[in-house]
Amino acid sequence: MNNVLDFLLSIWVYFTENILTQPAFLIGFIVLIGYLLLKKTILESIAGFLKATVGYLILTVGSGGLVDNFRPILVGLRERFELDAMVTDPYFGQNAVTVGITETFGRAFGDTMLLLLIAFVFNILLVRFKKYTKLRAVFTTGNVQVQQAATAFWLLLFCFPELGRIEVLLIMGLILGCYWAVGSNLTAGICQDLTDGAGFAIAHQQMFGVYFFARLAEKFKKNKSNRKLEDVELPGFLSIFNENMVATSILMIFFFGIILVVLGQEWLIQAEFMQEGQSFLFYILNTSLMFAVYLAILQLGVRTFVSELTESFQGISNTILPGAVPGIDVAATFGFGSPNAVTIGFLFGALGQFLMILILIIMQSPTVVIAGFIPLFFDNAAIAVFANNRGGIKAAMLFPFISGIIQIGGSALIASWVGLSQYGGYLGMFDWATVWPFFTVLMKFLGFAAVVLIVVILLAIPQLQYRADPDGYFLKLDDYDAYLKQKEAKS
Ligand code: ASC
Repeated sequence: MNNVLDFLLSIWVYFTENILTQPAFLIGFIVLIGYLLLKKTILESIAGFLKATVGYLILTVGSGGLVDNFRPILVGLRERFELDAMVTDPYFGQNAVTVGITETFGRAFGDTMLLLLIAFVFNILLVRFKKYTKLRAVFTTGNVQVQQAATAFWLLLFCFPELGRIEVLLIMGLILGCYWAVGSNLTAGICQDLTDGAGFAIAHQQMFGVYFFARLAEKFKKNKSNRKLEDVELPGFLSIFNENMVATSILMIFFFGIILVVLGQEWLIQAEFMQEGQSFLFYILNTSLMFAVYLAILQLGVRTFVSELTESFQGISNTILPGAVPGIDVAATFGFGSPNAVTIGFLFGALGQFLMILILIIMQSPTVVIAGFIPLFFDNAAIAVFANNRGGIKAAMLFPFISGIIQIGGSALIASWVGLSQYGGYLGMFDWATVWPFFTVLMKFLGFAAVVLIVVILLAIPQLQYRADPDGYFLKLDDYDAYLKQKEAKS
């Protein structure tokens, strides 16, 4: 009996380690299964698998390149000025949990793989019963789920230090599973609008934030003078900004140029970013232009896998999971709408974050924060893409700025309160600076009743979404063109 269990367990572990936490392969296999269900030939299905996996891996090269290139520069500020600061970054956050959890709670969290499995099955069931749950999206971004599981584990132990292993798994499976399913579902409709019906949702760490700002942006639409970024033709010498790659390059030369000058050539050499005798000017140029390079790679990756995913997922949404869409990495949205929105979002997010950091320092906050690249870029770029799409330029500038303030303020508060800041990092993404601190407050003060309350609140959200538009809610994902016609007929 034990041998059989061990064998089954090893299959699960193999599956989670190699597929569930590796979105490129998960997406690839989803495409493979989708095409087989559509009765395509084996050859066509394998071709689809390869194209989707390669496309996703290209996206990873782009987003990973951005992170690897620019994270050290921002984190460098901490070392250069010898700050005892916490970095907002999902990987630093995960590391802080791993390092601090034994010292703080006398625990270790080894159940991540099991948790992901519970969550995945739970998510599929919630979508399978969408008639009742109104949930339509399957979360496929396992790499961020691992980071979230670590932080959620800490928050849970902070509220309920006595919790045993099984209880932890159950409560986390429940709350995280609902957060993933509900958050991803929340973005399904606005993603359809952005992509003209590409048929995916966001499965990442700012789903509530993106939805919130996207809806808020609609308030800007009424003003006719407020155009979208892609509709603006700048006159005179400014016209060079009309070309996305040029605009990104110029803005980044300024942005990273300033930061690199602040860090100073001497420090950069000492920290082995630069070599002795290398031209500082060309180092700055090269570093800054790499931003445009990786962004272009990322967008190529999106174009490569999204079309495969869209087509093949029909096979799944016609059969095993009627009406479902895949929830994928937020970076996939950067391939749609205005490419300049990505850059604008990053810069205004940075403005907001730096302002809030300054305020923390002036107020002599016990926790000083260093802006991590991942929340700065991926959250705020996405917020700008959606804000621009639904509300135009002003929304695309204002909301990332506000988001930046909230990301730093919220992260500093929660990480100090729960004791994570002293271990050097906090997840820092928008939902983890807002939604999760809210959950933590509820659990800390209401106890286990809060667990029920949180689940009820989360599950009520898709119901409200459905009620707002019962005729269009499912149609919008099933057949976007038909949805648009229906909307037109109504108005
Ligand atoms: C994250 C995280 C990453 C990036 C990536 C963006 O939150 O952990 O590696 O964002 O998913 O494409």
